[in-house]
Amino acid sequence: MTSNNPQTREWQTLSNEHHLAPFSDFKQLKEKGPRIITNAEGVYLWDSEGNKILDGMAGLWCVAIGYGREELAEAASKQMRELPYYNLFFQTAHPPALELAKAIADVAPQGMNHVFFTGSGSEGNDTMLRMVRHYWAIKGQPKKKTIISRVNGYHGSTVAGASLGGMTYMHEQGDLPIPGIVHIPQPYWFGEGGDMTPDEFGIWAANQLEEKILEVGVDNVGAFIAEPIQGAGGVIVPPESYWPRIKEILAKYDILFVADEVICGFGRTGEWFGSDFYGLKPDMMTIAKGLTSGYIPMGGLVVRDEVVAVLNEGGDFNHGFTYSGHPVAAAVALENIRILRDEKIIERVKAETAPYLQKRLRELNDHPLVGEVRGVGLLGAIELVQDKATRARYVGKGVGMICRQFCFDNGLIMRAVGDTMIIAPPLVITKEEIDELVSKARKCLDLTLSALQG
Ligand code: PXG
Repeated sequence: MTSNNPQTREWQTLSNEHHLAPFSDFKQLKEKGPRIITNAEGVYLWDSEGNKILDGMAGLWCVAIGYGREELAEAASKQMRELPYYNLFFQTAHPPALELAKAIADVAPQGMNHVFFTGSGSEGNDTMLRMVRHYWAIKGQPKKKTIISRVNGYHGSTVAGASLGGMTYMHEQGDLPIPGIVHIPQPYWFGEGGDMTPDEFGIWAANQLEEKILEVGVDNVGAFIAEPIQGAGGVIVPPESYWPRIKEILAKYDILFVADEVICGFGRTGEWFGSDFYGLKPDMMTIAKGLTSGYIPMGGLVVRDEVVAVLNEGGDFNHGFTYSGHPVAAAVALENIRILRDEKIIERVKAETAPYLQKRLRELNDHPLVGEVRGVGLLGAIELVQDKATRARYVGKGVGMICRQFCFDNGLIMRAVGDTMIIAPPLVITKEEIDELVSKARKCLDLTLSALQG
């Protein structure tokens, strides 16, 4: 353990002795000790050593309206006093869940007017899988079970979520994916496009969907699920040709389309949903994260009216969670959506801060380590390479992790996915804070380059 501060050491001891951390090497974490985050305000975090850190990841892609908004604390406390819990089972309901369903329908793409609530994005995708299969069974096509997903997509960490996701390192643990889930290549031109132009590669990657539908047989395919922009996979913005070609394929075959909006939803792209940004027409959308700005756990599945019309004929849907539509979470989500709407936060992202961030980030293209800068809205990725022209990586150096550590040490949270650095700051980040983010990022790229040369 690294800290000399007794309070930090005490918390690190608790971590060692009692806590199993998500997505972590337990043994390694014990040796190093976690950084303890104690408080936050706006786009900044503070750790137990008193360091101020610019949160370039909005927590885990979720703190849309920034930290420290009293209104959300108030909404939670008021709801806890009034009705801290009741469920939505057995023909009961409560006002916050119903009002939230309406508020989501108001901002969702046209014709998506119903919401099934869950406690997380993973549960949203589990719900999706069961609802898709139920839907086709009601329609008399029970064989339409297979869900097509993408390699390096991320859809959660439950058994269904991790199976839908295309992370091989997750599949390796626990015999995943479960049957009935198949994967097609991702539209990651920088990493996998070879000699093709981005648009040629986008068409090729989209055509993989059609090939997979034909291989599995359209009578066996229930749905295609995809993130409008892959987040956890490394902020993979598809080539411009990709979504239009996918839309053509979806129009040709009778399968459902599920947009996983857990990261893109609630303003990340400068539109309410990534589906709005790309003009997609999903049958279902998974939501979480920005729904409550992460102040409290909540997720859900937004469902198109035509799909609901079929479900209405199917009797009981035997699925639900104790905390589906939890009243306190719903009250917080309602207040979060009110703030996003009334303060025109998403409009400001689109008109002002997203163009500014994208312009400033692209200035990093002149850095010797940078092979590509890409991004949309308040999502950004910086590819670290050894050779700009050939896009060749440094082999076996762990450049991304080196850079991430420099960022941490210099007051910036920027994540590494392999050798891709990624950012997704809170939607309320100002231009001045963007300047700080970009200059810290440049400094850390310089430090990384020196470390590689030294
Ligand atoms: N879909 C997408 C697109 C996500 O990004 C989930 C579903 C699952 O949501 P829950 O609420 O069950 O976590 C996510 C979550 C990372 C990272 O390393 C990303 C997520 C979760 C954990 C780590 O970037 N995204």
